[in-house]
Amino acid sequence: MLNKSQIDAHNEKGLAKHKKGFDYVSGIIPDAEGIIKKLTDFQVAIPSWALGSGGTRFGRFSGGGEPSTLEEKMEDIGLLHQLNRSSGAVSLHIPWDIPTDAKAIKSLAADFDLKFDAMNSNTFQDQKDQKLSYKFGSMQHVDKGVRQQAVDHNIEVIKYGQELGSNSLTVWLADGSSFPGQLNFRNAFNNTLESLQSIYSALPDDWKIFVEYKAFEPNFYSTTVGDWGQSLLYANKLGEKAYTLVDLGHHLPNANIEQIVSLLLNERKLGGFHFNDSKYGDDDLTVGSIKPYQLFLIFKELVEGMDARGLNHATDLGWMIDASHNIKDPLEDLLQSVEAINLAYAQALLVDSKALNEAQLNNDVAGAQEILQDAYRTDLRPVLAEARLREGAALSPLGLFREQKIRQQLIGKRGEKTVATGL
Ligand code: PSV
Ligand code: MN
Ligand code: MN
Repeated sequence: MLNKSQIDAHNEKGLAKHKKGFDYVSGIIPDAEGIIKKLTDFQVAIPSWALGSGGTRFGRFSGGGEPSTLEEKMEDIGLLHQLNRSSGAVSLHIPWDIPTDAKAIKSLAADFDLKFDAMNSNTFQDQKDQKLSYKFGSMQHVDKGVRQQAVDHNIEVIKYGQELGSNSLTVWLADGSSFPGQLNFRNAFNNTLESLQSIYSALPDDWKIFVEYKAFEPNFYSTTVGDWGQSLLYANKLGEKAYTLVDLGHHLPNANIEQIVSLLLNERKLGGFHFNDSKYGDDDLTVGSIKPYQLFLIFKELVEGMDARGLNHATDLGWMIDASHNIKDPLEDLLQSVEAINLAYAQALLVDSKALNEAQLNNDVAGAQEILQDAYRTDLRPVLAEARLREGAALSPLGLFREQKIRQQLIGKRGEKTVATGL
């Protein structure tokens, strides 16, 4: 949909202004080149279910030109990656995105320079030809038959992932209860553990399993993997290939997510991340649109904790966006989310960790705050743009998306009334 000369022409137009900004900021920070290198390596996976307009339980407004097949979803992600060179991975949800011809999907991914990130299973909905219902849970269910069905589904998802070259499975369960007395908590926990153990024993040696937690919704009284403590219990009991996955929207209000991240890294049990933003619950809003300072603080802990553990920022954790909503163009939304993630990451890289450590040792509270806010308030957007420019991406991905009227082109190709599979 985009060719190199269109990207070059766009960049040419913005070059003089960009150069001024980049020259200025690279002159006042210690290591712009180091940040550019890290940004170039850092890729954020796009979930296949975020490419269509998400609905709420009150309705759904289709945006038009949405992808209706897995191939079209890959095309959309390929386009994002062309625009920013930071979205080089895709995360699939089964059965929404069954790769019927895995070879063809793999070669399409290679054409777009995309990798397959974590595979996601789905035992929170009943599918058309499904034998037993998940109405009262899946892995926690009182009926062993339902539990086995959920286990079998996850093993099938691993098989699809192996065909595509993925090496991780994310399990998010809607299991829980909506009313006091509905569930025996201990039995629900133990049934879930047993089910996860069966999946774990089918996990290939070089795979990881991520146990995602969520405080509430769709159940409103208890959730069986409700917080990071419960997830960590499962991950510890399962073994070294099992990790906790943090989704930013899955906490009770005001939770200190940066502290959670820090401690999980300390335990070597942080496996992956779902980025989004929220004001009230699991709102799945654009990353960085509501609480950008919190996002920066989280990244500061990620960088510090990963460095302390000798982990590679780009490859040792699964980074994914998990946002989808009602009123924005989903591709524009994803471009904004990736930009916000990269910005918070770059700001965290800028933190003077040596000075911060000294301030902490001296109980210099005001000094510590200055160090953090100095990094946060430095405008690093030209550094991000420079990283894109060098990789052949657009100085302004969203600007180019609009200049080329890409949504209108997609509507022309796919139609006005389209519905992408997913939520
Ligand atoms: C649940 O709210 C969640 O965050 C899980 O990651 C799911 O897999 C995803 O959203 C899509 O439903
Ligand atoms: Mn999630
Ligand atoms: Mn969620």
